[in-house]
Amino acid sequence: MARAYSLRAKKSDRFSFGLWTIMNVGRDPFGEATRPPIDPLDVIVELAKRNVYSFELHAEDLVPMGTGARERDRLVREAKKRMGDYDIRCTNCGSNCFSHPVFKDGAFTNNNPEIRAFAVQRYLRAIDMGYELGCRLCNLWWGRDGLEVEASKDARDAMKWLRECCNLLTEYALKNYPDYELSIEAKPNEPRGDIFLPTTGHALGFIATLDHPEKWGVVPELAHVRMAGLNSVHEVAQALEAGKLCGIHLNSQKPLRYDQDIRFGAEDLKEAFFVVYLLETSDYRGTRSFDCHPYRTEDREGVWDFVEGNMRTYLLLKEKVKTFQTDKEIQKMLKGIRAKQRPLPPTKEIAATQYDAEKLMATRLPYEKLDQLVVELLLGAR
Ligand code: XLS
Ligand code: MG
Repeated sequence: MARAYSLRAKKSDRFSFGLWTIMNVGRDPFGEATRPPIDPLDVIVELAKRNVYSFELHAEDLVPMGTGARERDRLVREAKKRMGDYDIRCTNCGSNCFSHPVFKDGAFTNNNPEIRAFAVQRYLRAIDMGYELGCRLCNLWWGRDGLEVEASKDARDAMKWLRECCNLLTEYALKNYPDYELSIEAKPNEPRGDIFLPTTGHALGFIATLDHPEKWGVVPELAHVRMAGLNSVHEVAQALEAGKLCGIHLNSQKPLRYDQDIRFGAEDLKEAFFVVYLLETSDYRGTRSFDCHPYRTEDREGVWDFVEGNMRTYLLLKEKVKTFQTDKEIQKMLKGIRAKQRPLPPTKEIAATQYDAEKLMATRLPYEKLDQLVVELLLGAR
């Protein structure tokens, strides 16, 4: 049967990949690389050829630590040239303050103020580079900012240091690039036993304490939420509802395990569907960014199967969202369940009302049927 929709990505789908996801060589804590590295400049071109809208990077993905100023400028120039020639944008430039051993006990929350300042400097440079590449977002994932040994840091100090560093970045951005935004990507653990601000909710609470909360948002990553055994749909919904969703890292993950970072939808289709539902039915205009990596068993060719797979699954789920919205049976059921919404009356009235619990509980909630309809829809039976 011919499909009425295409599984080929368009620029207008706003798909994005981290350069690091494609540059991943399959190394894990127990094994060496299984495929050769791909040059970041080639990654930019290959993504663009597949109609990917943008890429994200850590400044160090393009300009490795220790690169001299001239070579840095050449690499950035070359990246810009390829971006122009092949039509692809850069939509987030962060910094890798987690790989180098200097950050072995953290970057922004290192007990050593000189290391904290060094980390801030790297982010300042990442903001400069991002601006040159035309991007307006610096997403912070502070992977090493956490601990294993509780006695080693006072978590209250850690909060203060994180705040101090974030405020310095805001000050710099406001002064030099007033339209630049910053965001926090939370993760519960890995590579640290515990990472500070483990969920998007923690990050939102922390952002409210910054000097300029309006400059800050969040970038939830589905796998990070599932690593904590939590509900990724709700995490994205809270960020959206707060007007703080700057971006999203789409991927997949078996709950409560090591950071698997697998292809979007590979493990958790229903949850993935409801995340796509949120993105496609809200006013979210950001990218649909994939932050995962190909299985370690893949070779170079498989890397591009992985790229296509992520986008195809998103496009399929987007179609399912449309079906969900037009499915008469589902919509009728939702109308019944969600009833007529209205604001609650004033407390005076609430306090004085006689609520009839027996009557109120009599409303039928046909959730078995509703959930089955969603399952059937996802299985292609509707
Ligand atoms: C790691 C993070 C990382 C960030 C970018 O778990 O997802 O890839 O997204 O620094
Ligand atoms: Mg991520």
